[in-house]
Formats: sequence, structure tokens, C-alpha cells
Amino acid sequence: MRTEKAYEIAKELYASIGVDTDRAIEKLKTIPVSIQCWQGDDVCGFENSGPLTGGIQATGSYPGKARNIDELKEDFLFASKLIPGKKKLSLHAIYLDNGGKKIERNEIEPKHFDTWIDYAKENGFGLDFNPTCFSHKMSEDGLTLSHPDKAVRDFWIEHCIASRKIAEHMGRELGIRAVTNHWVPDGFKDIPVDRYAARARLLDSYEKIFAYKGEKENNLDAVESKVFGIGAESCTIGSHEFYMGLASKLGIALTLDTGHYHPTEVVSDKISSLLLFADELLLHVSRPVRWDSDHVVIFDDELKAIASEIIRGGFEKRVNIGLDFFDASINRIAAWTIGARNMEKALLYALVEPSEKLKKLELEGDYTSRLALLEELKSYPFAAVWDMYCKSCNVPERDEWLALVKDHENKVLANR
Ligand code: RNT
Ligand code: ZN
Repeated sequence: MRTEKAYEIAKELYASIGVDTDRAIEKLKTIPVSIQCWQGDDVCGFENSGPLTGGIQATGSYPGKARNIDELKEDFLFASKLIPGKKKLSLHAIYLDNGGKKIERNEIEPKHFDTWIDYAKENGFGLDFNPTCFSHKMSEDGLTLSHPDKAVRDFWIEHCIASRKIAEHMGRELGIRAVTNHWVPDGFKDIPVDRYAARARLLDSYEKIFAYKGEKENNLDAVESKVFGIGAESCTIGSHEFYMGLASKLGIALTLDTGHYHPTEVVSDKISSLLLFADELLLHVSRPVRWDSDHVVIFDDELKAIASEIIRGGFEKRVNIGLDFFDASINRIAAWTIGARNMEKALLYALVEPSEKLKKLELEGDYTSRLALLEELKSYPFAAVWDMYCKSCNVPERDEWLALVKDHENKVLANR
């Protein structure tokens, strides 16, 4: 009752500035957010191929992490009931269901993901995919698709093509297009002398990967750049410029990871420029703290700015929203819940803005009113709209979800 009461007042106030909160709530239910499976087990996967490499790190040792596919499925399902909205699950190749038999990365097939597809069908999730070009013997020296050795490059080319076929199969089976994100860790710890050659090899590998045209209606490919990684501090082969060029040359999408730029550079400012030249983008919403640390996404200014860029422009069909964080120092289900709820929250926050009114003020040069309204909006009763959204999605309101996570931790995770 309290939720309804507060909502009625909020709805009236927002209506007075031309915002229809009911419509905002309904709209948000149509925007998918892709949640990364790898938060559930610290990017380990179930291939048993050794430690996490590639210059990324999940720090912390909170007990209870998922040790196998069933546990990961159980945990994600639990989290999904605490997160409002339309969800996709993003899988990495190392999460394959190999039935206990070692399958080489270049030999993975759609059938290795059939149990995930069944799970997605049962629970109404879409699926996304990622080739895993790290945590492997063939990536030990920090190079994969740009490796000087053709045999190494070929191995990863095969892996990426196999991954694209798996994603297509997922899209076809679910009737929900998958998005495949391609990221490789390639880089140099120390100053290289021939960046051009390394980048030329990377380009050549991608040309081979995308020579297979694929089924556009079932899978969208995207490529992710980076500025540096641990052990690759001096040069990242797949830099922003490299992938911008590649995406426009090959007509594929670009991925923007919020942790992959210089600290004062923001992804929110990149979306509008890129959408003038590309049909679609993929976001990896993360939270870099001093470096690409992949902290859990919080409801901060940059998250709100990213959501506003999407909503103000009406770009929700062109910007595929994916999350990419992994924190092993807190309850992993809580991490998923906090990060994904915040993404949803930021989108809703953007949806209850009188954008047209603000755009008009800007066009007229009334920057005084633009700033005044933007600031006053911050103390509008947004929380009441958020609570109502959660309620109408059948997920806990406010921090009610926390007790459920704690209870699950005691009953399930503690026994692992
Ligand atoms: C690494 C990239 C990449 C990974 C995931 C696990 O810096 O952000 O997206 O985080 O593929
Ligand atoms: Zn990423």
C-alpha cells in the first residue's frame, strides 16, 4: 500500500512537468540488459584450463562461489529474481557444458551450449556470447590473434568462428538475437618496436574471422578495445582506434567498456558520435576504480549519463547494454543484484526526465533553465517510481532483497 501511495504522489508531480511515469515503467520492461555469467565464479569457467590470465583480475575470496554449471545456473536464477526487467545472460566459451570431456577451444560446438539454451528457454532469458581468448596455454605469452606464429593465430581464428556459430545457434533457438563480443588480451608489457606489424596481424585475423558472414538476424558481432592490461602496460594491440577502424571497415559493432579508457575519458560522451557512423553498439558497463578494476556498478553520475544518452536519443534498440564486472570480495549474487539493479535504476531515472523540454531549452539557448531543471529533477520523488517498477516486475523493493541473499548464503552457499 505504501508503495502505491508514494507512487501516486510521484506520478502527479512528474506529470506536472510532462512526464508519464506509467509509460516510463512499461518502456523499461522492453529494454534488455545483458548480465555477465562470469560474476558468478570469478571468470573461472568450467573447462579447468588453469588460472585467469589476459591481464584481468577478480580479487577477493568470498566463500560460496559456483563450482559447476548447476551451481552457476542456480545462483544466476536466484539473482534474476531480484533484478527487475528483461534479461539476457552473457556466456563465455569457457562455460561450455562438455559433459566432463575436454574439448579444445577451436573445437567447441553449438551442442556444448544446449543445456544453457534449455535453461534460457525455461526462464525467459536471451543469451549472448564471448569467445574466450585468455586463460589458455595458447595465450600464455600475451598474444593470440596477433601472434607472430600463424599456428597460434589460426587456433584463435577457429575459436572465434566457432563462437560466432554458437551464438547464431543460440539466437536461432531462442528467437532472440545474440550478441557476440570479441575481446583479446594481446599486448606488450614493454615498449614494442613494431606496433604496426602486430596490428596488421590482428587485422588479418579478424578479416578471416569475419569472412564467415553468418546469420545477421541471429547474431550481432561486436569488438572491444582496451587501453592497457596487467602485463600489457606499454601497448595494447587492439586499441580504440584499431577497433573503431575495424568496426567501420567490416560493418560490425563496436563495444565500449567503461573501464577501457583513460580515467577522465567517459563512455557517455562517445555514444552519440559513434552512432552517427555505426548502426549499433555494445556496452560493457563496469566501474573502474583507478584502473580497469571491474568493480560492481554503482548508481553514480557516469552510469546515469550513459543511461541518459541512450534514452534521450531513443537509442535503446541500437545500444546493446551489457554488464562487465567481477568482484570476488563480496557475495557474488549480491554483486550481480546490485550492479544490475543499478543499471535498471539508471535507465528508469533517464526515462522520467522531461527530455523534450530540456532539449527545447537547450536549442533556445536557455542554459539557465536547463541547469535549473536538471538540478531540481534530482530531488523529484524518483525512489517511489523505482519501487513501483520493482513491484510491478515482482522483485523485492528497496533493500528487501538483501535478507533473501543472506538467507540463501547461509542455506546454500555455506555448504559449498
Ligand atoms: C577485459 C574485457 C572483457 C572481459 C570479459 C570477461 O578487459 O573487459 O570484456 O572482462 O570478456
Ligand atoms: Zn569488457
